[in-house]
Amino acid sequence: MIEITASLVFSLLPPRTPDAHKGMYGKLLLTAGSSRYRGAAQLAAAGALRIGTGLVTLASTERVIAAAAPALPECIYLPLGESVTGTIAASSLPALLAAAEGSTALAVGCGLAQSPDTAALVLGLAKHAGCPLLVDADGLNLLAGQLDLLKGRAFPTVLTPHPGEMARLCGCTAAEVQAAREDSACSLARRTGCVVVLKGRGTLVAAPDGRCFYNTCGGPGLARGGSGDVLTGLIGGLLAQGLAPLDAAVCGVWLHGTAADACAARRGVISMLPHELLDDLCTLLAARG
Ligand code: NPW
Ligand code: AMP
Ligand code: MG
Repeated sequence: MIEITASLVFSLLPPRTPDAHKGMYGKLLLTAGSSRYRGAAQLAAAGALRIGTGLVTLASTERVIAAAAPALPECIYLPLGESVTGTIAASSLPALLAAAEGSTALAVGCGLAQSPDTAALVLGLAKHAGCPLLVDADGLNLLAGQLDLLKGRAFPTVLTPHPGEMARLCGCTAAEVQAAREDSACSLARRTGCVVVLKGRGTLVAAPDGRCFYNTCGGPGLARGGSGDVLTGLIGGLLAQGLAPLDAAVCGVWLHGTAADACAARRGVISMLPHELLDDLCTLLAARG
């Protein structure tokens, strides 16, 4: 296994050249949120903006967008229909596929909730989206049992399960995943052809070719709702900026953990909140110019 280091990460991050324009830093389409989980969509969008993505579009229901828009004026919004259960309606699939065509990456799953509508959306996007894809949270839960369709995708895919989601994907228990983390991550990567980020203490990033990276930063201050949604924004934003899926995952995981350590030093592991680590990410990136 290879340890993720600061020098590796900073060698991979896209430079911000003086002649830069927003078109050079990617277009991320984020499909996230439901009436129950409005904050997850906002946290992922904020992560994608703070990692330097040129354009971030949040595609969600009007109610999710109404919650996010006042806090995130830089984000673009694609309002979609809402199902009776408060999720994005299945009838939104054509609009999402059209938006994905004009995007450099798609991230799906944060706070999406699980319903027949979101099941149809996630399967349709995984089958047909014409750009690199990141699947997290309920996107992963809805793909459990349908992993074979990931192998046939024409564009790269990153999966970001925590041990509970990994257990659902693999048909085992979270304890079994934790007892064999490297094996779990590497076999899922090999079986699906995806880059797999197995989250939790000592996050692993496994590639289909057998390479496996491990992360030592981040800590128990991250053990609260919303941390993973911020990570999705970071990795999704880097994927949109054109990083290879393995590089995007390695950089996102390290930046998230390192910013969380700085946030813990400032706010304390008990009280720090996931959105606050984005301030520490700014400081970390600013120090590198
Ligand atoms: P246990 O309890 O140990 O048996 P779920 P979720 C396990 C959205 N969110 N090590 C653990 O199992 C998400 O985006 C929205 C071992 C735990 O009970 C999703 O769409 C928020 N086990 C949706 O909520 C903030 C571990 O998994 C179970 C583990 C549901 O996502 C919150 C929980 O996982 C949230 O992000 C570990 N390291 N980590 C918002 N503000 O809008 C997890 N487990 O059932 O998949 O629920 O992760 O909360
Ligand atoms: P999620 O469960 O999807 O919200 O993701 C939680 C995020 O916090 C992942 O990036 C985990 O790796 C990270 N995390 C949670 N608990 C810890 C811990 N004890 N040590 C390090 N990272 C953690
Ligand atoms: Mg999560």
